[in-house]
Amino acid sequence: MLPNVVPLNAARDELTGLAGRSLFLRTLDEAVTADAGVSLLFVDLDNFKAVNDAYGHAVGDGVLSAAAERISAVVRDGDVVARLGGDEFAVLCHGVSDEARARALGERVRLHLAAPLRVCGRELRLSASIGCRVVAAGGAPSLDGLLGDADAAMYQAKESGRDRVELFSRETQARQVRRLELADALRRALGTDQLQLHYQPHVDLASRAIVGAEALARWTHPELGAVRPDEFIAIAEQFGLIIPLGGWVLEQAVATLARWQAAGHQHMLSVNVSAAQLADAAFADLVDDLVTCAGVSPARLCLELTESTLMSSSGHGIEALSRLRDRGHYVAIDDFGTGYSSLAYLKRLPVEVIKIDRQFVDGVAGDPEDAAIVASITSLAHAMGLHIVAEGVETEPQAHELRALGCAVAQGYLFSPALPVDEFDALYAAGLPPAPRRVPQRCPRREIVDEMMHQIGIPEEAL
Ligand code: G
Ligand code: G
Ligand code: MN
Repeated sequence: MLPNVVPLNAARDELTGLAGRSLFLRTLDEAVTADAGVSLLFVDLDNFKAVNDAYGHAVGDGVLSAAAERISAVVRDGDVVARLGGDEFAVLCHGVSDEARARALGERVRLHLAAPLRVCGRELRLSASIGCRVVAAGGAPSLDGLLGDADAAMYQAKESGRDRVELFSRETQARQVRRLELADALRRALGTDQLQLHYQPHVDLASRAIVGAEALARWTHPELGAVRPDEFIAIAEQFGLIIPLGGWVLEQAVATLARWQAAGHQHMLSVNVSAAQLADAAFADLVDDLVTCAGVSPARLCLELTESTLMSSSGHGIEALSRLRDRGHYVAIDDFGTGYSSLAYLKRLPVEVIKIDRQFVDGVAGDPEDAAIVASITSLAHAMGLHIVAEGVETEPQAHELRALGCAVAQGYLFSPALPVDEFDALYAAGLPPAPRRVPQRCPRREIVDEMMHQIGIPEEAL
């Protein structure tokens, strides 16, 4: 099954028998020097870590071997398939030097990988994100960076939702350049006042009291102005800056909490924690040290992790969380409903707060389906003794409907965006206006929601 052009003394990957990185680069060099036109695919399996964690390394190895065989089966004799490391593969295809054929090749690899797979008696489904760099005949660019280009296209495929093929293009390149420049600028921004922590209130829907806040990082670049947080957080994660950035966020957050505590304020503070932070062996100790040094009561600090972070984290990460929970911190699952966590899984996690994702809150006052989802998450949370916070509340009807469905606390522009700390303190002191007396028209009608709940199989008493 394996391509057979590789010299015998070559450095091969032990598990799959494929070429390793250095051999691959040498072959790529020869091909580019010969100037005949080639395509380079960068293949990265989706969610491989989750497979490894859930089923163990034997299954993980089996998946990698099977992926190697499947990729090899697609290409012709003379082409080279390599394992670059982990779940990353590369393919060099001779004679494929136009974009349409390169895309077709990428699609063939993608479809081959997607067929059901049996490993160690388990039925699995794989998908991959594939980046493609076409080198036209006579184009002879420098070898330097070709693999990086394919990698950038692969990254684009991941960003656009995985399980797809992206070709390297001018836009991919522009985005990659911006990412590199932003990463560089962010590295230099750490420790300067370009970075600020803002605070968005958590509001009790009945009393409209501020009962907590979420700390959200903000970055103002000296020339570009405000950079969107989802953009720079993703860059920090990609370029290994999230540990120092996340550490700074924690430091600031704990210092603010200490001040609030000294002023007699009662509310808690939630801090977002990225997967890489949770995986960092020093994370739990860092939180402990900061909180202890500042004399902050642990129950005032809540650690927010997205559903996908929790789903992909290793046993070690979950242990660190359990330890923090046992110390008295709260743990929240962020963006709930967007991942694939099963109820059984939720039960095993050291979590006591569920944040309902904005996408369900959006339609809660108009779309019976969203309302039914919110109602079922809420009744599930009540049954499991978990707290609920609704995210992204923008209108009074949403606030009203959420309350009617059993959700006590919410966050969103209806109450306030994230604010600099002094503005947050002023809002806390002044208080928010009470809920309007006139009940906004309730839609969807209760009967429709009840009907949906009935269909989902949740008893009305649970509501
Ligand atoms: O703040 P919004 O303001 O646009 O933030 C966008 C995204 O960035 C959100 O998903 C939010 O969780 C994330 N984010 C904001 N600040 C932090 C932070 O300090 N750490 C991490 N990991 N994510 C953050
Ligand atoms: O960590 P998380 O993804 O939950 O971060 C909250 C995000 O939601 C931040 O980006 C914040 O700026 C954003 N946000 C807060 N309130 C609202 C709102 O009412 N509507 C919308 N669209 N976004 C909000
Ligand atoms: Mn959050």
